Amino acid sequence: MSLITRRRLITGLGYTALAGTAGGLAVSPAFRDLVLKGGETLSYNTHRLVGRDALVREYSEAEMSPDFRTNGSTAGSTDEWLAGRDNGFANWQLGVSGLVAQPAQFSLDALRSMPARTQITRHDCVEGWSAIGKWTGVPLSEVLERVQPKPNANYVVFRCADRMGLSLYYESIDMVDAYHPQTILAYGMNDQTLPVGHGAPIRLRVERQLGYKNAKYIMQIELVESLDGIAGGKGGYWEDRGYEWYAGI
Ligand SMILES: Nc1nc2c(c(=O)[nH]1)N[C@H]1C(S)=C(S)[C@@H](COP(=O)(O)O)O[C@H]1N2
Ligand SMILES: [Mo]
Repeated sequence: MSLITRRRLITGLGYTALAGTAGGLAVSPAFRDLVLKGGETLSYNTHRLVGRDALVREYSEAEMSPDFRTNGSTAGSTDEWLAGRDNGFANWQLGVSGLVAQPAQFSLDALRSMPARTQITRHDCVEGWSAIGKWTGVPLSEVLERVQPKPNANYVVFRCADRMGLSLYYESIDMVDAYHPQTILAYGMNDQTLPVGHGAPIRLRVERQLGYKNAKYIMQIELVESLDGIAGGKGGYWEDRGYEWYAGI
């Protein structure tokens, strides 16, 4: 199914779901934030309607794109990231902080030794190109289990190592997408170590969302109650510049 057709289908279903919530179903705070925000609510709602864990289509090896272009930043720019790149990210650490019972740091080896998942999925960029690639990484749920999010943690924020102008790239997802089985911190792409251009040492794969949600060059993960007060307050670099926060496809 083409992206357009899928979006139409999702939009159609979304109205039904929205009508359902008017009847007074219990909804999460993240959902309430979104209800008044227009079109993106429809895909958000549909994803919740079809199930918290509904999987996107996975493809066969034969369907993988021979070329998977890079987009946006093609390297990190902070001193910490540059130092990491120069020694194969041997001393690189992913920090997980914020509303968690056990803040922690994970080396790349620690992430690689956790349960892994490989998935062949289609990446859809809002600019109108798509590519099918194979991603290997640790499910974000595995990392979250080790840090134990507090009950008031509503969002997972990903802080990246690349500067766009004066701002560092960042992204955020809610807890439903954070625990989704296809949400992984990828350290491998197409059976290779994740290349620098695609976000080394780790990048997010959040498969029900548009390309820009798939943060590359992740350095820090922070669990928060609200997105207010983080950079422009809209939950991501592109969101702060007018793009949708949920960006479901
Ligand atoms: N840190 C960071 N993550 C990012 C971006 C970026 O510029 N910086 N660009 C986003 C966009 S718009 C897309 S389409 C994808 C591109 O991923 P790729 O370079 O692996 O194709 O990364 C997303 N994640
Ligand atoms: Mo994109």
